Amino acid sequence: MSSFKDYLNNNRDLVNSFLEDYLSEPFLPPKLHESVRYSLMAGGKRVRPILCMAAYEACGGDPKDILPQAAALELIHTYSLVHDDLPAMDDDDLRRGRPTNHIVFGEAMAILAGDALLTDAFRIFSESKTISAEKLIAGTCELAASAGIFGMVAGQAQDIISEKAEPDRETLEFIHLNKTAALIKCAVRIGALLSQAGPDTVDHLTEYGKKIGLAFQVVDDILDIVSSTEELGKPSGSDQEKSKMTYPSLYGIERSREIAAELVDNAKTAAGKIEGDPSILIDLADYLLERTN
Ligand code: GRG
Repeated sequence: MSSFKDYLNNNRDLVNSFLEDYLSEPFLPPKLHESVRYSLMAGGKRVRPILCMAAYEACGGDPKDILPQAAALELIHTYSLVHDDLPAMDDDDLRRGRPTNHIVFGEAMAILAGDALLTDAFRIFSESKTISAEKLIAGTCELAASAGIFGMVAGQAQDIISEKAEPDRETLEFIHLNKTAALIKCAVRIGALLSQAGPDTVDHLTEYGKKIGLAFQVVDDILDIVSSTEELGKPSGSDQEKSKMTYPSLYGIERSREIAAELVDNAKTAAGKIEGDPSILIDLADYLLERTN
């Protein structure tokens, strides 16, 4: 297990140092730069880039070759958190244990920092000395669809529309599959698509990504109830306060725990079918189930 911890730390360090280099390139005005840095370097777990690199490695690639593409996922994830915290959305004032971006820099700068992160993700994604143009185009389409109209934005829209509504299975699954699972699945798929993996392995990894993505949000729903604000680094109990549609609101906590465990089991079965070495993907699935923040 300690080697898995090392694996996580090493890959997190790789992502963090790539992002440090990225931020060392100055851009103007300084307040926008500060606002982008504030949220990008706030201590995120780097789950999406690590999953992307792990999928690429499982399919025989060297994860360092796709660091810019993996980091682009973190830029998009960070934009989503900055915008999600805005008063017009979830209206939160604490994230990763610190005041949210709009509390520190003002709403206009937070919106622009999010816009900058989303847009620049596509610039850094498209630059590579090691990956073919054809593969980069496939990855770009995947990223745009999953972050936007066929993924995260659609899920966020349904999440807002569904506040205070009576929870139902279909809507709940739509929200979670799109708001959260789409970008996680995309991270895994991009790792596969940029590698030499064949179509069957891409399909198995798609299934793996979808299941761990859904499990990730179910666990998030549970943690919102059972963990403290200090542990989470964001206000606990906020889903209930905002009458959000969540797995515990429909199934209760115990059944939600079982569902998360079943999803992770299914994910591990799918990973076991790839042509390549699934061991890190299996450990990552367990880590996402057992995480505490
Ligand atoms: C289009 C204006 C506009 C806004 C979009 C799409 C969107 C806003 C928000 C996305 C929805 C969202 C924030 C989903 C939650 C996903 C989630 C569980 C985030 C927490 O991820 P972790 O635990 O966070 O990986 P860290 O802090 O570790 O990076």
